[in-house]
Amino acid sequence: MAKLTPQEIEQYHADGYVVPKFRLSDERVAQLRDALDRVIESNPDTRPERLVSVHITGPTTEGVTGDREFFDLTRDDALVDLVEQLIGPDVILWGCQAFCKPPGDGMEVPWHQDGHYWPIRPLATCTLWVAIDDSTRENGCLRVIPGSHRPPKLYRHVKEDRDDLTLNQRVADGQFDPAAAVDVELKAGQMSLHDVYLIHGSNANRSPHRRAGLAVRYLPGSSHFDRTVFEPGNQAGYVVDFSTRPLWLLRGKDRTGKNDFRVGHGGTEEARPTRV
Ligand SMILES: O=C(O)CCC(=O)C(=O)O
Repeated sequence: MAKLTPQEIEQYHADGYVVPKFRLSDERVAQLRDALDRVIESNPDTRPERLVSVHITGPTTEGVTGDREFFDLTRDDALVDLVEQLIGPDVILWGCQAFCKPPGDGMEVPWHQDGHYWPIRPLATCTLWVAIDDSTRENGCLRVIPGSHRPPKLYRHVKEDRDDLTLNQRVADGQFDPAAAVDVELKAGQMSLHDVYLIHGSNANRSPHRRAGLAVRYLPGSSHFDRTVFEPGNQAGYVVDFSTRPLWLLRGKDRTGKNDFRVGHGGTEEARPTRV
């Protein structure tokens, strides 16, 4: 089992995020880079910061063609081990997005809480963010406000339809101190994990170096992925369709009895739920 140290677990709960010692091998990172290149090539009309559901290879209503390499990563035992130690033994995979900021004009991700965008009740998710490239201050690494996930509440967000933002809703001014931000700098293959209530974002990439990361989303079996909460649409600034999103029960049980593991599974091997 890939183990987090007690200090790492404590930091996740205290600060809302952690960078574990565990990391991917250089070989695996090279495979992820190749997969990302394939996905970018197959989706020429999608900004590379907005590659939703890249773990799904078949056609989806979200319009992005993904890659098997990402699907395999989302279910990698070592990664799920890390997540299990933070959210408990019942682990459901529900999302995977590549945030790839090209050099020069890579788009900003405004300060936000993920929970604001997601149909999960009660709200819970651990995001595992894997660095595919080195992610630095210079090329727009993830930035977090430590402790902003406590108390667990959603702050008011305002809508900003700017072409240079990856997401279009941000935490309204005056509710937190941006000076408290921590840059989560990672070498390729390193990863961070963050809580659904954590305020986070990232700056534009004006550097000559690409910054790509993969955000994999896992919810505990005590929460319901309620597909009726949001209509399919572009409320994030680009098309997201939770009504057809497949779920995979990777470990344990669905304690709510309400999660539907049939939706969105097209009958291919990778689309089949592991356990129902
Ligand atoms: O990759 C980034 O810069 C932002 C990622 C993010 O907002 C997320 O994973 O929830």
